[in-house]
Amino acid sequence: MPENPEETEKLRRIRGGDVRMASRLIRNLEDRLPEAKRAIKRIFPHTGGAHVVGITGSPGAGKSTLVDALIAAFRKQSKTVGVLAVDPTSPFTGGAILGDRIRMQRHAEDPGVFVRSLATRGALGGLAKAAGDAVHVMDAMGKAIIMVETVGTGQQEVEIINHSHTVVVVLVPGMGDEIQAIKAGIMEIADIFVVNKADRDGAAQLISELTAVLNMAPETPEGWRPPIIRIGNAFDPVPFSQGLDELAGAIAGHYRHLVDTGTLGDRMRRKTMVEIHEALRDTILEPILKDLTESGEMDRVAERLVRKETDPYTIAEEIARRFLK
Ligand SMILES: Nc1nc2c(ncn2[C@@H]2O[C@H](COP(=O)(O)OP(=O)(O)OP(=O)(O)O)[C@@H](O)[C@H]2O)c(=O)[nH]1
Ligand SMILES: [Mg+2]
Repeated sequence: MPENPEETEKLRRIRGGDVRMASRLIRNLEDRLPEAKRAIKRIFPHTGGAHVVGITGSPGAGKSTLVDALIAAFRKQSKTVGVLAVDPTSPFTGGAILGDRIRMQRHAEDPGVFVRSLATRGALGGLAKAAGDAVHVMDAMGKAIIMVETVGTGQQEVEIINHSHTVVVVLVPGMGDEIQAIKAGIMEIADIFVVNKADRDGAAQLISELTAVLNMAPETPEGWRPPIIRIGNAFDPVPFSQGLDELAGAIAGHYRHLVDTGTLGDRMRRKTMVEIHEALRDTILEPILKDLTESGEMDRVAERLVRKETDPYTIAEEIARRFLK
């Protein structure tokens, strides 16, 4: 790749933690500009130092409240923090994320904290990739811990969360959350469970149900048993901060476990596999779909399928033969 002095300077500034430069790049990632992809290619060798923590759970489970409090806990330990709030449901930056911005504003003056949000703009399916790349940007900035918050409801969210080393699943009593989590395949990827708003009725029942499910689950290759952490009412400072310290400790403990058992490499590989899939989709599938759509062939194909003149497999094979010579 030819050296471009301007891009070299941008990269240098991002690695120095330049907030404006990093924010611009993340915006370009959302807009899927070609220059953003070029920048990620150059940033990639400078990543891998951060501990990436995914935080997922139902809408309104209290994820942002936890993330905000965790920022403070990690800053007390002098760790630098990046936060990425991903909202796959809203095509525009929605109210919840706007609220997060305001809430997390108290960290805005702190150069050790960098908070961004990401929303889908148009194209489907690109969000997980954009999120993974935004994490790379924060990683290259030198953030020690990067938290990725996403609403855990579907496949896309699971893909986003797969960009993490440590996955925290936030459940709330009385919301049928454990059923939701089982359905969405989230139980399998959880490293830590939080029973949030644990002052509510049903907390004990949720914990015993969760324990039963965990007892049935086969041991992970890493030999890690996900802890269940109760966190009380966020507006009741003493129990809340106790639960929170326990959570911060469990997050650090999980990372230490990955390092000590030599399984951090496996997690890294899982992360890179996800990235390769996403990059292939971006490089192969998306251009083909774009071509078919713009040339009008997609509509013609759809018509033929409706009339049962052919079938999806035959069509896909024809297209593959044509494009992947
Ligand atoms: N009673 C009670 N309310 C809480 C607690 N934690 C958070 N909340 C409130 O629940 C609402 C949602 O909290 P958030 O932290 O925004 O939840 P979230 O999971 O980030 O929500 P989304 O990002 O919109 O999915 C807010 O009004 C919080 O003030 C808690 O421990 N107890
Ligand atoms: Mg939130």
